[in-house]
Amino acid sequence: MKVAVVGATGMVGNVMLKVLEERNFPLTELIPVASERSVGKKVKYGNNEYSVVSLETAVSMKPEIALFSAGGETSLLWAPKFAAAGTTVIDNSSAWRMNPENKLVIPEINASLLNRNDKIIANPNCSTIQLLMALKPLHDVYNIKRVVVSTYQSITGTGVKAVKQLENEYAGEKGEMAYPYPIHRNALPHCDVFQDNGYTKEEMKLTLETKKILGDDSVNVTATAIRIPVVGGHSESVNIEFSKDFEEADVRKLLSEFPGVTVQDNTAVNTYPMPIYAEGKDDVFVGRIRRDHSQPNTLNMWIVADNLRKGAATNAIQIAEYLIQNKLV
Ligand code: 2RA
Repeated sequence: MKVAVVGATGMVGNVMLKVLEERNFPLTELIPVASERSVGKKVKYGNNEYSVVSLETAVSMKPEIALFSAGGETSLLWAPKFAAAGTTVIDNSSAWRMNPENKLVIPEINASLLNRNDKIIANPNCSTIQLLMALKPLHDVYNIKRVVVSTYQSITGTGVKAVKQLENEYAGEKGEMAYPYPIHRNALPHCDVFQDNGYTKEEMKLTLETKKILGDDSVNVTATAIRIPVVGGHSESVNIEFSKDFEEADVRKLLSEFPGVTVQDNTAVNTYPMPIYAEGKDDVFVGRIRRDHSQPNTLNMWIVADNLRKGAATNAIQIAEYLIQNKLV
């Protein structure tokens, strides 16, 4: 099994390589792909060393699977070329997510939609993945009417430039800015770009991707996405209105029984999810589960996950594992 990692030298690409190795992914050859300026760089994988190649070279090598994390522009141009060469592409950009032809997949939720004809599969946005992992088990039982979510997003979601900006600001040094304002000792209500409707693209991803993944346009989501000076993962404060009433104990049971979700919820001993402890893990952590007494059938909770792992690399690799296990590649 030849596997290409497109964007291998980027933040998510590096985590993809790490997770592939951790999970002992059944690859026989790794094809690290990056921009021309990185061609020839060495990438260590297991006991081997591979040279970074260009996109053109990678397509000609006809990998069975290509994991993309190289931005929407590169994906729009190159994913079809890999697919035409017989490769199955799993893309982490937003390029294909809302295209009706392309499946938007969180394996624990809707991997069963996949078939051999799916040659470009979209990985949902990081904040969507962690939200949906908690919403799905509850939607199935109580039917979600409306979700109000505020996200508190790690600067690693922006990339290396943002991490460097925070390091410079810590050190009191000037440097290249990833954001329009300082991020140290600050919170920016601005993730991705603003649209004419007053929402950012990041906020609309939560609204639109939720409907597609649940396969239910009646689920309404309104979001505020905030960037904070944290590196371990994204956090989300979520308010959910259901069609039916619930018992909190049943909610905790449904969440704790859902694969890939860990409930951390005991305020008597200060137990709740935090990005500093979610970092490097693949589970989605849920806590602060409590009824919203301001209106019927409504629940509050707090969701935390490592945005580079389950929010990106691990979810993409789990899709690839599903394809192999079900002989779809
Ligand atoms: C962010 N979700 O956190 C984006 C990255 N894909 O900026």
